[in-house]
This record gives sequence, C-alpha cells and structure tokens, in this order.
Amino acid sequence: MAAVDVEIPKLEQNLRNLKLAGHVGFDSLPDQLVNKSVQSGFVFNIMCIGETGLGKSTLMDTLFNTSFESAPSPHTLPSVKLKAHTYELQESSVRLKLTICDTVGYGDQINKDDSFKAVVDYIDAQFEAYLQEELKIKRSLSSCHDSRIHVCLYFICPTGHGLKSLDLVCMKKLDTKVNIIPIIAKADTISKSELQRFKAKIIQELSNNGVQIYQFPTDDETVADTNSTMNTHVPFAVVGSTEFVRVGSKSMRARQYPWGTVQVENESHCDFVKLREMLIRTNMEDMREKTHTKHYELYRQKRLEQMGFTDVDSDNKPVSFQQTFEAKRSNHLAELQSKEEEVRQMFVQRVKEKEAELKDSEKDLHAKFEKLKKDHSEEKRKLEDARKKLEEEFVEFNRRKAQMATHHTLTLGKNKKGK
Ligand SMILES: Nc1nc2c(ncn2[C@@H]2O[C@H](COP(=O)(O)OP(=O)(O)O)[C@@H](O)[C@H]2O)c(=O)[nH]1
Ligand SMILES: [Mg+2]
Repeated sequence: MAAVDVEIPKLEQNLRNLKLAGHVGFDSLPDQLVNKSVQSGFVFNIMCIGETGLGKSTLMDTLFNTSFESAPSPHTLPSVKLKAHTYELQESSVRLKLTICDTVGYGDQINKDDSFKAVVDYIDAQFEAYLQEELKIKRSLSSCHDSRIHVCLYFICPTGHGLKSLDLVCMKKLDTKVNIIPIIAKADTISKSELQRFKAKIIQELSNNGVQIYQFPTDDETVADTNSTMNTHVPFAVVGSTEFVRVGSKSMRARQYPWGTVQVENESHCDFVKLREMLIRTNMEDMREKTHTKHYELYRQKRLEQMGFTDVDSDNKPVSFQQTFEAKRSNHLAELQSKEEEVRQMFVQRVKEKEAELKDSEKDLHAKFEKLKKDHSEEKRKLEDARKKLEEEFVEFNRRKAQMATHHTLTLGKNKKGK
C-alpha cells in the first residue's frame, strides 16, 4: 500500500476567536442532544450483591417505587448464580430500560471462596459482549442492548462489627470493574450510635485493604457541594419496605414495629433518600459514563493487549493497528511455513527409515532363502551319496551272494566225490 502524505494543519496555532454578528442557532446544540437522548431512551444496569435475605429485592422495589415481583430465593443453592431481569420504565416522557442483576445464593455456601467468581465472570462477560460488538465490521452499538453493569450496590450485613472477609475480597476483585456503592442493609436493626461507629469502621477497613469505592463526582460545580457531603455519608444505611402507612395525608413506605414506625423516606430514620438522590437523581449519568470511559476502557485495553495489539513497539515508537495486524499475519505465515517444512522433513525422514527397514528385511529374506537353498542341495547331495553307497553295497551284496552260491556248489560237488 502506498503511503499518502497528508499535511495536517496545526489547529491550535491557527485558532482564531470570532464574534458572531447575529444569532446563528448552534446554541440549541444542548437541546438537540437532550431531545435525541430522550427519544432513544436510557439504559441503566444495577447489580445487587449481598447475602440472601438482606433486603435486596425489597430495596429495588422501594427505590423505583414499583413491584418487580421477584420470588424470594432459597438459602440452599450449591453456587452463586447471577440473574438479570430487564424492565421498561417511564417517568413523564423519559423511558428507562432498567436491568436489575441479582446475586442469587451469594454467601450461602459453606465454602465461600468462589462466591465472587460468578460475579466477576458476569461483569466481564457483559464487557466482552460489548467489545465483540465494537470489533464487528457492521456494528450496531446504538441498537444492541448494552448490558454492562453501571453500578454495584454492595449490601453489608448490619452486624455492627465491620466487614466480613467475603465482603472485602469481593469488593477488592470488583473495584476496577464496576462503580461500587456500599450500603448497610436493614439499617433499622442497628442503633444510632452504633451506626456511626459501624460506618467509620467499614470505611477504615475498606481503605486499609485498598478497596476503591465509587466517589460521587465533584468536578461539576452544580452538584459538587452535595456530592462531596454525600461522599462523607457513605456507606448509606438504608431501609426498604413494601408496606405503606399514612402519615398525614400522604401514604408512604414504612416498616411498622410494636414500638414505632420506620419511615423509609424520613432522613432522620435512614439514608434511603440520600441513596436515591445520589444513585438516581444526581449521578446516574456519571455512573453510565464512568462505566464506559473508565471500567470498560480498562477491560478493553487488557483484552486487546492479550490479543497481541499494542500502541507502541519495543522502542516506544507508535504502531498502528494495521502494522500490528500485518506483523502478526507475516509472523503467522512464517510460523506456518516452518511448521510445514518441519512436517515435510519428518515425512521424508520417515519414508527413508521405512525404506531402509524394508531393504533390511528383504536382505534377511534373501539370506534365509539362500540358506534354505544351500541346505536343500546339501541334503540332496547327502541323499545322493547315501543312495550311491547303498547301490554299491547292493551290487557288492549281489556279487558276494553269487560268489557264495558258486562256492557252495563247488563244495557240495567235492563232498559227493569223497563219498
Ligand atoms: N428489618 C428489615 N427487614 C427488611 C428490610 N428490607 C427487607 N426486609 C425483610 O427481609 C426479608 C428478605 O427481603 P428480600 O428483599 O427478599 O431479600 P433478598 O433475598 O436480599 O432479596 C423480607 O422479609 C423483607 O421484608 C429492611 O430494611 N429492614
Ligand atoms: Mg431477592
């Protein structure tokens, strides 16, 4: 392929600021963007990790103020299974395709060593599906369902004693793959003073183990203050409920106990509102973006490197995709050729060996045949000799017999004369 020299003008150097004499209209670009996004709808995928019975399904119902109708899972599963369900939700004119991925059987096995593996595999599989679509010649990224997990809500058991080792191991394995928001489940079971200590302990343990959890972004001024305050409230202590009680004229989600009522949306009762605010109302787009630009990017980079692609060669010089591909192709061809040559050599060698073997056995056969022939003629000669000898003996015998006969007659004659 002939190289084409194209002079690329240095844009920055030629950049001039111009004033417009009147209204042109490209100030509508943000609106165009909004309209387009609203039209195509949004996708958001949540993964809930936590032991069975920690209130994952209840919290999802509470968060989206609906009933996803999930059947409670048993505690007896032999391994962790990931189950994803997708729902189409609509609020005013905005459509949201929401996928909730549940870790069924998480933490239920006696040996919990591999509990996180199913989760990691699931997250990787979604990245891989997206990567494969991206690498296709005919891509349909906008129409195919993006199943990459945008956020992982990690449900912590409200023990008041800090994290379990399974929690730490799993979050450590996931922190480069997904935005993790740890939450304290069933926070109505823990007292106010205990909760503060528990939260501090969890944060301490996470940082001691180098687990990176999702930080609400503070680079956008409009939300920087709220987000930075909210970052200090993590892990949110949440309560979920499918029961409603009337408070004044409003019906709200709550949990009723003999000693009182926990209102899910009451900020002095729990952090549910904070979680909903951060997860859905303020940072949903940031989590979608971080998933693509940070976590997926890392996965993509690792996978392409695994496949043997690189941006720079050993001398740190830029290498294009095509160069890498061609180098790989010629390497592959050379390898193929040397393999072919090796196989050919081996074949020739084998044929030679077989030929020599055949020649040897032919020689053997020949020698055996010669020996047999020799033995046979020897035998024949011996027999001939024996026959001759016998014949001679026979002649001799006959002769002697005749002689004896004559002698007998003579002797008898003499005797007659004597009488
Ligand atoms: N005390 C308390 N119980 C809860 C809470 N959320 C859910 N539960 C109860 O815990 C049980 C299991 O909840 P579920 O949502 O099925 O848990 P999952 O297995 O994690 O999906 C149910 O009886 C719920 O009513 C909560 O915030 N506090
Ligand atoms: Mg459930």
